[in-house]
Amino acid sequence: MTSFKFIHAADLHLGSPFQGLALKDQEISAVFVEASRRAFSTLVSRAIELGVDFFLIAGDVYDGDWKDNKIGLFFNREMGRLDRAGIPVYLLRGNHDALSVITKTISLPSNVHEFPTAKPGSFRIDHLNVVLHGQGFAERSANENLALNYPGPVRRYFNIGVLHTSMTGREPHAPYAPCSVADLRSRGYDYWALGHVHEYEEVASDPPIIFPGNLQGRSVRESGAKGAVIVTVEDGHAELERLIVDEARFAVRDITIDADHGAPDILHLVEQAARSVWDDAQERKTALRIRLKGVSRLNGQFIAQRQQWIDEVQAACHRVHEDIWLEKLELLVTEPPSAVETESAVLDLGRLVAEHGKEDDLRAEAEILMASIVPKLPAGIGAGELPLDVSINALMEEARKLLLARGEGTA
Ligand SMILES: [Mn+2]
Repeated sequence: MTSFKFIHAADLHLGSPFQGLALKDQEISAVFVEASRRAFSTLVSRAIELGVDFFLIAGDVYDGDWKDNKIGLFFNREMGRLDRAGIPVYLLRGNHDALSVITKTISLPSNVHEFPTAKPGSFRIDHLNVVLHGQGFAERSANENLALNYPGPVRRYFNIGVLHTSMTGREPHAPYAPCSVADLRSRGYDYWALGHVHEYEEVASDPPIIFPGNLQGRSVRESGAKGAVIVTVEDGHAELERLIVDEARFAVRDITIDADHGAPDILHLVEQAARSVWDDAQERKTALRIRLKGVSRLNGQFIAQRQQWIDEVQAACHRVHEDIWLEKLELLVTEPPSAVETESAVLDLGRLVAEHGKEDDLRAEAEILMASIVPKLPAGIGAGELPLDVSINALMEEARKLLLARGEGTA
């Protein structure tokens, strides 16, 4: 068998809106909006530089029907670059760009081949001894196990199955073209190029069953490095490498604080988190969600001065790098039990008891109560052995402690 290499990409979602990104800065906002297209252009450039033998996309090139031809023109332009570099492209329609979903068209260059949607089809690349099998989505949903209808392997060829599927179900992705690892293995292919799931996943290694993930994260639910896979095949053995092409990145970091942390400590922890995110992002513009967890006496302040805290956390991110943008600050902090005791209800209760203890009326009432109780006590206890005022003070103190303890118990 000859050796060759190819790009396995999926889920470009061209034309997809970015979700939950309320960045006020127009310039940074534009970067995120353009990121999906730029990521794809970068992938095409890398494919040309690397001189890959072919390029395949396992569904969801488009996020949905086009508003106008702009997206189609963009895709055609990129396909043209691959065409002039002599790189054939194999496209499979997914749920987002199913035949019935995309109503507009732009003619594509002749290097682009599309898998049929009515039944599985195969494309041979004879000089490489490669054959690709695939069936695209005709409709927005595909509930049948498409893989089971794929043809048997072509002997002495490297067989690649291309399929848009969630396999046995991968939340939050819709359960389309359900199939198991065993179903895919039953076809006897050498590589399964899947699409639909936006996380990179190596489902199996013998043969490789791979979700490359999407090229560009579009919300914090699609955080971390995004890209395609470059597969190098030598003597029928496939080596995989991820090709990270995302233009901008979403990241989520949990920061756990404790009761001893003051505002400067918390902001220092934010800087540490931002630094680790920036190291991971490798110079990419980053939208960061910070989730503050744990316990803090500052919880009331977080709530009362929320915007000030958001701004301070953004400022801490910018102290690490000007391209780290706070996507959201989630406050999941609880108050420490001691804060409840010293600052709220129980403190008031303690003060109340202390103040009432000094009141003459209360003391008088207590003395009358004592006088009525003492005769009822067993002989030898009480009867004038202790000066009454000492015993009243001691009782008042004991009552105060008891109340505080009960307050703590219910906190
Ligand atoms: Mn999909």
